[in-house]
Amino acid sequence: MVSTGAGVSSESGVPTFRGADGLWNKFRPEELATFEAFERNPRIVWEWYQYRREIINRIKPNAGHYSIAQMPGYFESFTLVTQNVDGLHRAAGSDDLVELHGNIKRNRCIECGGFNYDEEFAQFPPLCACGGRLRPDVVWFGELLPKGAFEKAEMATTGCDLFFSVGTSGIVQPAASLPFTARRVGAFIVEINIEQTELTHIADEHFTVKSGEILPAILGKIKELRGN
Ligand code: BJW
Ligand code: ZN
Repeated sequence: MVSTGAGVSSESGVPTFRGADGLWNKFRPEELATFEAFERNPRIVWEWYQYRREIINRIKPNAGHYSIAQMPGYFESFTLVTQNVDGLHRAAGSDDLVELHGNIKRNRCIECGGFNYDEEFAQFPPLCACGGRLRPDVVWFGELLPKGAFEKAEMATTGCDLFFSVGTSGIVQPAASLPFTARRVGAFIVEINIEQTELTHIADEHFTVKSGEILPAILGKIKELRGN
């Protein structure tokens, strides 16, 4: 099982949230990543998401995403869970994944719950055909995760014997609880992060290396062990 966070996309050029170059150093989360912020100032929230969509539209998956996309072929059962909203795992070929925090390129109507993928808007907030306000289909602080998503992630975790945590600070719940659940069921925990995190002390292996560098090497080793 592989669980990823913003760090796996940083080598593609997606800014992470925390840390020296993190988005939260320039913007206050409570002003942008809550429903209250959207109610208070939908234009600012939308501008921030449009700015990040522009970045995401220009970039490509990196060697880390591509290596993870090849992994299912080498395991009896494999689950990919991501906190990322950037769609890069899917672009790299991981079509079966659990997106815990939604998808930044999808819009959702707060009235009828309908979705679309429009990118150009005549006004902010943009409106749905039903007249309701559209919002980015991501999970803000204090909101529930998409129906069934965490349950699926937790179920896979309780059944796994190898758990990779890649490029996440491990601060945001409930995603942060997954490696601890894996530990409880006796799985071997591998952490890949250029820094130490809350998880490091319980990990069986910690690679202080960029994910785009180490994941191809890990995939190579898996292939070697599997004999192809
Ligand atoms: C590399 C690398 C390289 C760099 N290679 N590594 C107190 C008050 C209010 C709420 C709470 C509270 N206490 C707990 C909560 C709950 C809250 C929470 O956890 N808050 C904590 C911050 C304290 N959680 C929630 O609210 C969640 N919902 C929930 O719990 O519902 C139940 C509930 C309902 C009502 C009330 C209370 C509970 C929802 C969480 C939603 C998170 N949303 C965001 C924004 C998504 C939309 C958007 O993109 O704008 O999701 S926040 C942001 O953080 C984003 C990320 O997915 C998430 C995690 O970040 P991640 O991926 O770990 O990134 P970073 O930047 O933190 O770390 C990157 C790491 O990579 C670093 O460690 C680097 O070292 C490393 N790295 N380059 C390897 N190349
Ligand atoms: Zn609608």
